[in-house]
Amino acid sequence: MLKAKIIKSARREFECLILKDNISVPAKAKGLLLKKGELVVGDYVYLEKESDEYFISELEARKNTIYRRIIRENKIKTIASNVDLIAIICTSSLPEYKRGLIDRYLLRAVQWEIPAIVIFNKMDEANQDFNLGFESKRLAPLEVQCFATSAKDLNYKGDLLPGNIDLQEFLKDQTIIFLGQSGVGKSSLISMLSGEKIQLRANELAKVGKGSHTTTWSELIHLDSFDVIDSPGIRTMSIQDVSKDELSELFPDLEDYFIRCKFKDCHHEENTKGCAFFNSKNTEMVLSRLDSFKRFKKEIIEIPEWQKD
Ligand SMILES: Nc1nc2c(ncn2[C@@H]2O[C@H](COP(=O)(O)OP(=O)(O)O)[C@@H](O)[C@H]2O)c(=O)[nH]1
Ligand SMILES: [Mg+2]
Ligand SMILES: [Zn+2]
Repeated sequence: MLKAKIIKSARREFECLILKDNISVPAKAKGLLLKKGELVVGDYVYLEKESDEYFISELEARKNTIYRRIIRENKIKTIASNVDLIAIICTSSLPEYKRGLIDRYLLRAVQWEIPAIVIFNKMDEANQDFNLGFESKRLAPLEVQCFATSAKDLNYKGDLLPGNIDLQEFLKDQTIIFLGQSGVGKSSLISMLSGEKIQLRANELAKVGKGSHTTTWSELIHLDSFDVIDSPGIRTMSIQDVSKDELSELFPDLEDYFIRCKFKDCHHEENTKGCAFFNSKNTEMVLSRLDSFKRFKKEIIEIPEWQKD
């Protein structure tokens, strides 16, 4: 049997990269795997060849999965698997820096239990007021390593951030999801870091069947230096599948504060009695994370249960 990695999926047809030859072939799922319909991009599988066709006969245990909950159907939709790293890209120039957006992506990284990094790109044209040190230090409790880059100015060596790790070296051989607003330089950075030109597909949604049922594609782009997984299902910013109670678990860096608040239903406002966030010598960094937490909580509460999908 041939070991392969699924690099594209469309219902029952899969594109598989045969690892030992580094070539990709179409394959169909077989038996139970076909019935369950659970194979996703990133899966390691075993192929059998019958006459001229390849069949997927076995699925290797997954290291992790990228998923979303479909509340209405009480189901989990798996989008991809075996992801090593989530790379969040942002800029301080254009598009405008949005701290809340980074925290929104980090929430998913925590939920999926996948390490994350943040890349501050376009540092060649960085906003004068941008405090790189502050922005990276606020993520240190989450063990999120930060990088400063320019995909345009090849001579830019990066501001010294803790660790001063070489990004190219860091990404080597990993399977990575790049997240960030359109225009932050995802395509440019991937090209620069891998030495190969790739274009992530922008907002393509394939409409299938009747009504509002949309199928989302996923694909893995295999490069010499690393692999990139792309899918609109991953990029979705909505957090409506997260429950109010689960939210605090997705902010592990705030846990110590939550448990020290005097009242269990603390609103964490400056004048709230016994609130741990405003009681101790608190840093602006913790409060900036609390700010995201409170905004997300509000967003979750404001979506009526029946509207969640
Ligand atoms: N000045 C500067 N421009 C950049 C940098 N990275 C990307 N760009 C430009 O920003 C625009 C958007 O880049 P692109 O890679 O398409 O972003 P994507 O939408 O995230 O894939 C393009 O015009 C790039 O040339 C950078 O580091 N510095
Ligand atoms: Mg792009
Ligand atoms: Zn509190």
